[in-house]
Amino acid sequence: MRWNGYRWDGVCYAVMQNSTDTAPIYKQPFNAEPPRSALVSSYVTPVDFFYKRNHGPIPVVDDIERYSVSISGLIDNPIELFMKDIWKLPKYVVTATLQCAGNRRTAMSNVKKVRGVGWDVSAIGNAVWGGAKLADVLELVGISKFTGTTNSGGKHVEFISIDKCKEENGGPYKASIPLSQATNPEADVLLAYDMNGEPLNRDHGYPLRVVVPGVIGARSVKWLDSINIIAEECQGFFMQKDYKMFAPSVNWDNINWSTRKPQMDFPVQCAICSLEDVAAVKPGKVKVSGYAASGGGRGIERIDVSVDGGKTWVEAFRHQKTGVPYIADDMNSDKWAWVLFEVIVDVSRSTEIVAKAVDSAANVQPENVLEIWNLRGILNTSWHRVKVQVGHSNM
Ligand SMILES: Nc1nc2c(c(=O)[nH]1)N[C@H]1C(S)=C(S)[C@@H](COP(=O)(O)O)O[C@H]1N2
Ligand SMILES: [Mo]
Repeated sequence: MRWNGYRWDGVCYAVMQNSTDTAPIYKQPFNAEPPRSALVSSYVTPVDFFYKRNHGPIPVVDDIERYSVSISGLIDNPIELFMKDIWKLPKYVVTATLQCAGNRRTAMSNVKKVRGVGWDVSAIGNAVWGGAKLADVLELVGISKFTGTTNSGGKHVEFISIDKCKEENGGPYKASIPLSQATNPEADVLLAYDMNGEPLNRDHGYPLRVVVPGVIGARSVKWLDSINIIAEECQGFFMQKDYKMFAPSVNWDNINWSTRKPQMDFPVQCAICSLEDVAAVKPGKVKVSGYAASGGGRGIERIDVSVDGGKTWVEAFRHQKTGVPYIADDMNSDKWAWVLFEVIVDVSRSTEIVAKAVDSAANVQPENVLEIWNLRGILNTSWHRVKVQVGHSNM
């Protein structure tokens, strides 16, 4: 599946798993998500089951000795950092969920067509990232912790990648975050070289990627090439002409991209993963399990499940560590990570099972897709619904 150092393979995980080196080549860039049921079989998502989202061919970095990241822009002393310099910095291990802003896009598109990769509910994963804190890295160029503006007017930190994509007219993928977030050690922004205790693999940004916890996946730039301290936010395509949330009335004829800010934090989200839509079940007890996550480090306060399409609700059991009840915003909870939930419900006839989460700021998910519909199909956080068909025989 690797040609000229680039992967040009299929969109679905099943295709990937079963293919051999001579398998037919499907689509490029490579995008993949695991089946729902596999997604919630563990709290930490195995690398193989972690969704993959790329906008261009996956680059190969094979000379790790020569690989470096330059830091320049509105600072006094630009530098060049090699992996050995980054490995020397204190290593932090952060469990953080990454979610593509387009997660659950297909369901939005089913209501009214949108543009973008058609994701089911699995463009999300939870990994244990190991790396240096960006706040420590920036100190090497003389920017101290908790800095909002540098002396020369730098206010944003731009990450520029190695991979090239057509949206940037053949230029590199890039994004930025505010300097105040980058220099805040508590924001846990990492330059990560490990994923789940192993060196990052190529799909996920080997040898070094940014991980911005609590923020849509698009800002966690993979295959980092350089860091630029800039006055305005990054002017790249994915910051300015994509990944923005518009009102339902905005269409491709009347859109004015400059009226909205680039999306950063993701809103409260949950999805049922134990049941496909439509699932055939026997009458009686049905286990409903899935994930919930919110952005900005907000915890998950509650997950409600309904078997009558939302008329009545039961609360699901939440956990991060198996069997240990989860407490939102507790010292012992992983603040950047998703929460898994589980509840046994009674189903006697064919119905719609619904789940919705509430985060620690009491934000709730909207009931329907239509009121949050947007032309790019991002942030579909509407109540997650699965239809179940109750069969009484031949099951
Ligand atoms: N260099 C680079 N970084 C990137 C992307 C990309 O195409 N190129 N895609 C972004 C998007 S939209 C998402 S959702 C995440 C996906 O990360 P993953 O493939 O490790 O799951 O990477 C982000 N970082
Ligand atoms: Mo994404």
